[in-house]
Amino acid sequence: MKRRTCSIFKNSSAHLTIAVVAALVFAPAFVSANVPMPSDVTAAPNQASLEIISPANGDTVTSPVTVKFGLAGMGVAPAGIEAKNTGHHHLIIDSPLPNVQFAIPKDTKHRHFGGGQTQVTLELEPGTHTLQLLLGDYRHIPHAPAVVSEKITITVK
Ligand SMILES: [Cu+2]
Repeated sequence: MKRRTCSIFKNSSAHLTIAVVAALVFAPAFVSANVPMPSDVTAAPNQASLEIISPANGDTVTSPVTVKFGLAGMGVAPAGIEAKNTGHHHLIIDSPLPNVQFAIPKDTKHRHFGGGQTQVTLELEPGTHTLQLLLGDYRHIPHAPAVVSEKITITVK
């Protein structure tokens, strides 16, 4: 009797070990299902940089405001055109940086410049506003590493 109990315990312990090993082996496959695979990410050169040329951080301006985009180390290409080391501009207005692993949302706070534009003239309400640029690839997905500007704050009179 005593031996039999012992042998059952040994058996269930072995099954548990198999279950744990299986979980460890298969877990990474399930986790990565929600994240773009490395082969699906558009690479950006490490020296690429993006900045808002004007207005400057802290400026007080009048509406309409012309915002000029400055990209270095990469080129601008229209949306839908897949070319190495290129992307198109997105201006994020009064909003946090979106998740850079997914396509950039398209709404009044996330403006796409899929025609390859390098500036925009905005009508902004009086008060303080934040502006930030984020480059997207031909599918509107940020590069790896993400090419993003400093977020600036301006005051509209
Ligand atoms: Cu876009």
